Amino acid sequence: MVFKQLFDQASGTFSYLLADEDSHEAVFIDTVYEQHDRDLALVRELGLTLKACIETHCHADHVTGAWLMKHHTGCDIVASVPSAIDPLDISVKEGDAYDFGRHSLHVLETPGHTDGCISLVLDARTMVFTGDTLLIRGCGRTDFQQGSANKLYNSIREKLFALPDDCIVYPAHDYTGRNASSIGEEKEYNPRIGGQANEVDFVGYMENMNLPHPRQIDIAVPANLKAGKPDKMPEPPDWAPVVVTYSGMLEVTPQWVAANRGSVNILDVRTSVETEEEGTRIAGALLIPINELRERLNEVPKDKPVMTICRSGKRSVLAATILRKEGWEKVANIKGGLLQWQAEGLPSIAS
Ligand SMILES: N[C@@H](CCC(=O)N[C@@H](CS)C(=O)NCC(=O)O)C(=O)O
Ligand SMILES: [Fe+2]
Repeated sequence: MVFKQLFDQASGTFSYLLADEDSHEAVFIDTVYEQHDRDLALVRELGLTLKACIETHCHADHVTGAWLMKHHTGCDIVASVPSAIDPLDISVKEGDAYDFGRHSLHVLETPGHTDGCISLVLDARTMVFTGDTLLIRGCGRTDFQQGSANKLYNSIREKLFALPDDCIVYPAHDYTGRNASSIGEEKEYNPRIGGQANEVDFVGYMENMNLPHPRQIDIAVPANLKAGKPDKMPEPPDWAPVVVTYSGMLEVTPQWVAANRGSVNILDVRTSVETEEEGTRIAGALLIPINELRERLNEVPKDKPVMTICRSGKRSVLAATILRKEGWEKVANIKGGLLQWQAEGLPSIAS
C-alpha cells in the first residue's frame, strides 16, 4: 500500500494519502487548504486516481482542502452526517467501510471532540486514523463545537482502546514533532485517559484546561462546514500554465514555451562546454551557466516571464529557485529540459 503522512506546519495538521498499489485508487484523509498544490502534485506524480477526500470532522483550526481537491480531481467528499459538512457526496456512519482497491477504511463513530468525529480503521486493524479524537499523549479538546468530555471518554475507551495494542495511531495533529503512536502505548501512557484514569479523572482534566481558542476558528468552522469551498476561487497565474510539482517548483511544458516563444525569455544554464558539445540551443535563449548565475543576475531581463532550461531540467530548477529568491516573480522551469524539448521535435538551432 502507498502510505504518505504529510504535515502542515502552520496548523500542526497531518494529512494522509493512502493508495492501493495495483489499482492506484487513493484516498486522502484531512487535507489542508493551503497545502492543496502540494497534495495534488503528489497525487499526480504518483499516478493515483483519487477516489475521496475523507474528513474526520469539521476542523476548527484550519480550512480543509477537500472542496478544492474535488474541484480538480472529481473525487468524492466523505464525512459523517453529524459533521454537518455540506456538500457531502458520501455520508458514512458506524460500521461502514470505504474501499480503495484491495483496501478498506472502516468507520468508527467517535464523538466527543465534536459530534461528527469519526475514526478510520485500516483493513485488518493495523492502523487507525483518529482525527482529533485521540492525539499522541493527548486528545482533542472538548470545550466547543458540541464537545463533550464524557462522550470523548467513551469513544476512546470503548472504541479506540478496543483495537489491538499494536494498531498504529495516526492523529490529525501534533504540535511537538511526534508523528505516530499505538493503541497499546496510549492505553498505558496517555496522560489524560491512559493507565488507571477513570471517567471522573478524564472529565476533570478536560474541563479545566482553559485553552485559548484556535487562532483560525472564526474562519475555519464556517469554511469547513462548506467542505472548504472558497468564496472566490484562487486565481492561477496568468503568465503561463504552470504546474506546481511536489518538490514545490513551478513547471511549464516545452510545447507551451515553444508556442509562446515571443512572450517569454529563456534562460539556458548549461555550461559552455556542454552547449558546444551538444551542438544545439533554443534560438534567442540567454546562456548563463548555473555556476555563474548568482554573479550575472543583472543580465537576466525582467520584462517577460523567465523559463529556465538545461540538459535534463534539473539544474534549471535550481536556477529558477535562485531567480525567485532574488526577486523574479514570474519564473518557471521547462519540464524535462532540452532532452524533452528535442524529443518532442521542437525547434532548436546549432550553437
Ligand atoms: N494553538 C492552536 C490550537 C489548536 C486547537 O485547539 N486544536 C484543537 C483541534 S481543532 C485541539 O483539540 N487541540 C488539542 C490540544 O491543543 O491539545 C491554534 O491556535 O490553532
Ligand atoms: Fe478539531
